[in-house]
Amino acid sequence: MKVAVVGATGLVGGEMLKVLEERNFPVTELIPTASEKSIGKEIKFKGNSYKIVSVDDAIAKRPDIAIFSAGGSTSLALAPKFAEVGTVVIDNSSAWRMDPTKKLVVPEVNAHVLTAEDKIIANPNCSTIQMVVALNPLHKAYTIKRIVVSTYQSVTGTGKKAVDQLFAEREGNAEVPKVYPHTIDLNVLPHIDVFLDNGYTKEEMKMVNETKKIMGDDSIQVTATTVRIPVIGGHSESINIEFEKDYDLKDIFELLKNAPGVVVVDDVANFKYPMPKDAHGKDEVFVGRIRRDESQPNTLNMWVVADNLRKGAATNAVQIAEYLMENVLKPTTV
Ligand code: 11C
Repeated sequence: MKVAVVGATGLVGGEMLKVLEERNFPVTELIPTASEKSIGKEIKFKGNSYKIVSVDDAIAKRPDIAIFSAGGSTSLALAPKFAEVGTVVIDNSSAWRMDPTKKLVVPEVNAHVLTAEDKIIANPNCSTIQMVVALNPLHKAYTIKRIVVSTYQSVTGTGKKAVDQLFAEREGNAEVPKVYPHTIDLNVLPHIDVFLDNGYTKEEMKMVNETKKIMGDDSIQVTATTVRIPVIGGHSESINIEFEKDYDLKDIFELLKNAPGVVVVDDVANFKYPMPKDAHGKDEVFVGRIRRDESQPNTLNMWVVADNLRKGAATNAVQIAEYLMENVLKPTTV
């Protein structure tokens, strides 16, 4: 497959290259592209150096797949140009996610919706991806009525400048450009992305709307509080789930242990529970602190952690590409 990586020099773009390499995705030609200021710079892939090419040159090569991590406005402008030459775009921005003509995909949950007609496919927001991977098997068994989620999100979700701000503050360097309106080190900001008219942030509403679309069920009620914390390994989520009917706690453990992409880490006697430090660099979604909510019937609490740059972005995008290659783009043989 000829694969273009659009936004190859960013934090997520770098992770995309790593994941393509690690999963041995059959790349016959890699076409890395990025903004004009990066053209000519070199990136490494499978031990070789590749020069960043212009977007026009990338389109002229008619890649089979283009994995975008270049921001919403770039995606709105460029994804259709790639699609026009027959490339399937997997886009990591929020630009196309709620477009009713585009699929929003987490392979463990809804890869089956993909068809050969899909030329621009949306990769969901990181905090939504890890939540639905853990919730989907439980929804199938007990039907989720309502989700109350609070997140504890890594600065890597904001990008490299945010990581630089955190470490500069830690080293006492006050000169660093601030990407957050407050100090992030030794602090907690109940604020991710812009505030909307309803008092929620855009990140919170992504969790509400994307969850319904991926799980294909508008009746699931979701309310979210998204919070930035000074960590780099991944996003953590405290999730309270009310089901339509009562459940068996042992069955919940079994469902999660057998769920694709999920690892249960729940041994509180030995202080074992998911933490971003342990999820860092991993592809799975880690679930722990699984317990009955004793304050009301049919309700469960759990704690979900994943590396937001991996399963929350790059790994999910590459899994979509793998699914397309194996089930949609490959001619069927009899
Ligand atoms: C964060 N979730 O942690 C955001 C980053 O819509 O893909 C990803 C934003 C998105 O800040």
